[in-house]
Amino acid sequence: MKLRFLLAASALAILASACCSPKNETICIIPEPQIVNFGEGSFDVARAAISIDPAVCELGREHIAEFAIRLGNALGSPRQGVEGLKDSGIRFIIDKKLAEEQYVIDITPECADIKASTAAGLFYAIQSLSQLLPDKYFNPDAICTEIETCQKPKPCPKSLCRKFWKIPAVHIEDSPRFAYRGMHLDVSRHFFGVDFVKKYLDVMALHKINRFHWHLSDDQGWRIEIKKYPRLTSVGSTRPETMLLKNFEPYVGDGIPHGGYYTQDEIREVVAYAASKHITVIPEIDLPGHMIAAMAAYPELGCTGGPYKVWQIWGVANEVLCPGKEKTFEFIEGVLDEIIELFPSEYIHIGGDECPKSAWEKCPDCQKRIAELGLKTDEKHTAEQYLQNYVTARVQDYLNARGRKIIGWDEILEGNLAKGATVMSWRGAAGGIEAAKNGFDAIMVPAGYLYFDYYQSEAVEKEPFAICCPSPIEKTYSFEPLEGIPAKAQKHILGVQANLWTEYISTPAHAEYMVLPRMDALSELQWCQPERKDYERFKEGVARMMRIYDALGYSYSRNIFGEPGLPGYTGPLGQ
Ligand code: TNX
Repeated sequence: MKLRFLLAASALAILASACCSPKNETICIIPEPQIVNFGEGSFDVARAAISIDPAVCELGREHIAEFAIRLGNALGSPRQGVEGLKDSGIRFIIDKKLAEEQYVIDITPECADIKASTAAGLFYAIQSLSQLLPDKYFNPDAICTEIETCQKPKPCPKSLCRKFWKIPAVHIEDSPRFAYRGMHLDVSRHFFGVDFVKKYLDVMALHKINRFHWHLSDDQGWRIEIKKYPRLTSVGSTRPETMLLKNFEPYVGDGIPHGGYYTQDEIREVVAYAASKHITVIPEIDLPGHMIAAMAAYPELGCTGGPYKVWQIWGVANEVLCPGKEKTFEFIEGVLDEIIELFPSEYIHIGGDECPKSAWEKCPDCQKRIAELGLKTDEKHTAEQYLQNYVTARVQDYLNARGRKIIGWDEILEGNLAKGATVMSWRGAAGGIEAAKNGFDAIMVPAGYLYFDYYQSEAVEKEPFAICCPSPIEKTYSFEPLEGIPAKAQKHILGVQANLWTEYISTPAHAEYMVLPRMDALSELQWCQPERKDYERFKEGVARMMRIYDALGYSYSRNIFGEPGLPGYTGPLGQ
């Protein structure tokens, strides 16, 4: 009996040492840090005390508190940071020499030093550090796995968990390539509630993404409460049903009403939540096209006076705001007044995409405005296209006078664009290249690489029905944002973003599936210097991220490992 016990105990000990010895030279952090140099030995997180440079307390107390709580929950005994640096353990330190978003992690057998000069730097350091910890850090109920390899974790006995908290001695120095690191969400085509938006922000933060582009209005639904125009939400936020798949002709609907909007209190809640994760929320009010939901609520905003119906199909509508009438500008300014109050962001996105001009050609008010402004058709553009420039410039002036700047889709480059506008290049990279060459700032979101509403894999018959085109993660990863930009103009490329349009995406699980793990690739385009990119290394990191997604309860695509399709999905598949 005694012998059997001894044998079992020694087997356990062997198992423990096999599982728990951290293999050096492998750590998985996405996005990959700029500098990673391994040292000797390892650091035991489970036994470590947390101490804090008093200067850090002013800056990022809440980030350290959250880290300590998660660590305590994972280890089953509470942790608390103490003020005043100790000689060993996890130490949070201010280093004023570091740049705003820069951080350093220095791990030796005695210390894990986390250094930054700002709360954002500290936050990013914690995101990196957390990815070096067992999955339990993200969810105390996650199984305990060894962390030495990224791809094939071996489950280990629960009682040994404390032994898995060893991280290799390593020196990490890191800072981002681009200042603007964006992720977009369309909540008009399908509405997503505040809880989901927060979960979306959480996973963005894990990737060090710092701009949330919130597409709040479109033809199919107006999603933000505007006190001056209550019908925007009482009428414009609901449609009686939605077109099934691509049944345009003959039209087939699903018979299910769809609606939803955010109250101003909810908007403030999301903006504050995002700010706590160093994410700025950039609202988009898409104009003068993509406005039918607003026109259904206030038909006088259109050229014919309506009636208009909140749209049930997808695509580009011919009905657009009427710039011939002053009432239209009064409306836009009234909406923007409230937007400015709610969103501290310097940038406000005013859309500008896909605005057909047929209504303006027939509209006496628009033609009168064109004559008064002396706009003329020339060999490049029609007078009506110049009328869109007039709309853009007026809205830009209005926002500039209130200390804000505009971003618009690359269509705003057509004709004359006033200085100070930022262009979001979606129809390929060409718009961004042209913008940068002409002295405009630009953000790269080329559809072929960074539209996460496109299929996750080539095997579309196994994928949830999508709007267009296979766009696997490998393709996203291959995009180089500065390609084709002359050296002198490169400073105008502020950064990179991916978009999630939701025509065919109506549930949180489906939305998560479309963005993950392509967001891993996005974050490396935004954060890493091009020479740090390496697809094979990246794949290992994606495997590690998938375990974090499992622990946190996100859906994601496993196509990178040859397994297309969303398990449990019962909706229509691609064809
Ligand atoms: C184009 S991107 C649009 C959106 C659609 C998207 C679908 C852009 C500025 N306009 O309205 O949702 O394609 O992929």
